[in-house]
Amino acid sequence: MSDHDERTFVMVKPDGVQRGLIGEIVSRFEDRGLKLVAGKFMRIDEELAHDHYGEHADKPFFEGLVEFITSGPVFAMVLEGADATRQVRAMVGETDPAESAPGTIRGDYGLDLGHNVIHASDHEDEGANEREIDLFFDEDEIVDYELDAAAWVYEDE
Ligand code: D4T
Repeated sequence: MSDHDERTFVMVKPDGVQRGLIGEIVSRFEDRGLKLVAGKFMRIDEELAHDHYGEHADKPFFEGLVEFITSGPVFAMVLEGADATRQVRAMVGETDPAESAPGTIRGDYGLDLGHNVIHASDHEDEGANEREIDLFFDEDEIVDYELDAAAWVYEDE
């Protein structure tokens, strides 16, 4: 893979879906020059919720978090691009929307920590992006294609 092919996992959470924000959010990533290589509209079951949020199993907010993430459909996706995991996290904002700068997704669309609109793989957690992609997508659901715009996004594409 070239330097432009780092993959990251992103998910519009049930609150973002219900508020009609899937299009807005996907647009932001497209506008940035990131390449959408997989997308799935789905409902997360208890087992997947536990696998995805396992690191928080002993936290007081865990039960509410699982209840929320399984409460309605989500839109899961895989994005590809240079430094994608870190760049996407910067676009997403802080975990708490109230602490997120305007211009970030959580800073523009959220007010409450428990309903923070979007999930994105943590760039400080080594391998989180690949782990989460594996959890949500089979390899054959990730689409291999050339994005013509990449020649304009990157100087050396
Ligand atoms: P996710 O994983 O949902 O993208 O969020 P972050 O990566 O930004 O933050 P996280 O893993 O620390 O938290 C996961 C999820 O739990 C909710 N949460 C978190 C909560 O309801 N109460 C809390 O006190 C914390 C810390 C919000 C995000």
